Amino acid sequence: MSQVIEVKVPDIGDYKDVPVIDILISPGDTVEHEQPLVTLESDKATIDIPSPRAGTVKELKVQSGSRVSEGSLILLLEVEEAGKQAESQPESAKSAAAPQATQSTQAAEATSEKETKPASSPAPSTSATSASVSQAAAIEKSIATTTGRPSHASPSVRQLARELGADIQRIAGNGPKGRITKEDVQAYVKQILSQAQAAPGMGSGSGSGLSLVPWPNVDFAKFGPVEAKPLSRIKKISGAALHRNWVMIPHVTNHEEADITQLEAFRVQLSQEQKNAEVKVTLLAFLIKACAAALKQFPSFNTSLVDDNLVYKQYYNIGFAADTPNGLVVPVIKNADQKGLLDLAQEMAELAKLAREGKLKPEQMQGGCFSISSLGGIGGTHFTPIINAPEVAILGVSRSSMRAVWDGQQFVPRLILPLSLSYDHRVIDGAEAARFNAYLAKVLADFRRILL
Ligand code: CAO
Repeated sequence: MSQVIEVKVPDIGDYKDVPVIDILISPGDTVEHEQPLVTLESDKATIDIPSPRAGTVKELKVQSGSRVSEGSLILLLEVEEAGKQAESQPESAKSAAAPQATQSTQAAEATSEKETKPASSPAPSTSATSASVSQAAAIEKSIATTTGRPSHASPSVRQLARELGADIQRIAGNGPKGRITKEDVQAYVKQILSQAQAAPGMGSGSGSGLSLVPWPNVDFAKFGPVEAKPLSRIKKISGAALHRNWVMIPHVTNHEEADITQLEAFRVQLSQEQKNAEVKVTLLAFLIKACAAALKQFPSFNTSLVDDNLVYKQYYNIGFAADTPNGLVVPVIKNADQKGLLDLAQEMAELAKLAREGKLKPEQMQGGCFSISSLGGIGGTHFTPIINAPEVAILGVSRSSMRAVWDGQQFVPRLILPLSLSYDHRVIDGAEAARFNAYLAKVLADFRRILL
């Protein structure tokens, strides 16, 4: 017995009114379970919507250019079996297709790569060339650049790219209107394979690739009771982004200490003056202001590396890491250089509240130039924060403590704040980083310097 089911757009995060850029099937086509049906194009990447079941396409309900959101009807599909499977399969389609670009800034940036992968990419073919193909895939993974444009390609070309394990998003199209042709895919794979040959040690332990022993596979239950809990959605997304940033950016961390004795006295005074106001004047507000000033003094910290170019930004948007019950998110304060301390404190408090409630909008986590990760409210002396790509530096702030400091004649009690500045060593030299941190320490020691 066959039945006709409705295929709808699954959970695609907070994206709404996303245009359909490619229809990969036609009425009458037989499709496999999880075969891509249509391609959507969000502002970050393209998303293939997979078929929830195997069947025959009866009727298309969208066309190229239609705008869709979660739940929009895509097509009617004739399937063989009625019953429970029809209910359960769309769940797998949901999770397979969800781009999950809603929460952290790092995550939002990170998803662009994942989202472009078809939800049901078949494994690369296991022909005689499989070793070379996996080498090529390893090289391909190690290349961060994409074409930066939505990829327009016919279903057969997409199919070919999938079979060869090539990410269509990275292939430049030379066909009419920039469409990607079969020849473009072949040329791309050839180029990747020749790079694999030029790097003969890939995976063989000669130093040009990672040659790792397998991850330890331990049956923890053998040693006592255990319980497995799935990672939160934010953790999954931010974890992947952190991993990419840690592996791909040569990080160095410069540690500095700022004497914030006067600043803290000023902060306490301001807080007392503001005590009827709802907003607390926090140290982080001063840090945001100081970092915006430091970015102006040291423009190479306000850049992003794009291919061989350094893109200098002429705006000063500062992100701050916020710890939430579901994981780490990075709301962004826009144009921090133009805002007063009280406004910064208020905006920070509002964004932190939204973050904890899981209500931040994607645009509130985008456009950051530089990030601050403050663990000062919790503890610690120094740490090495991971850069929030495509930014090139991040400031880690630890807990201030009262120390006995020699002033040339005697030991005096001073409140000392540890600063840990991680920077991308491809963009920033060690001396520049030390100068940036020293400047920050000076401004924090005497906030009047911000006026200079
Ligand atoms: N040294 C000493 N005390 C500090 C301090 C510092 N560097 N920074 C903050 N404090 C104090 C505050 O003054 C406040 O004290 P009172 O309650 O007595 O007034 C207390 O610590 C709590 O501050 P807070 O952390 O709530 O506020 P904040 O403005 O400093 O930070 C926010 C806000 C959103 C950044 C913070 O809540 C948070 O989420 N921090 C964690 C960030 C994080 O996880 N980073 C790691 C990222 S990498 O995994």
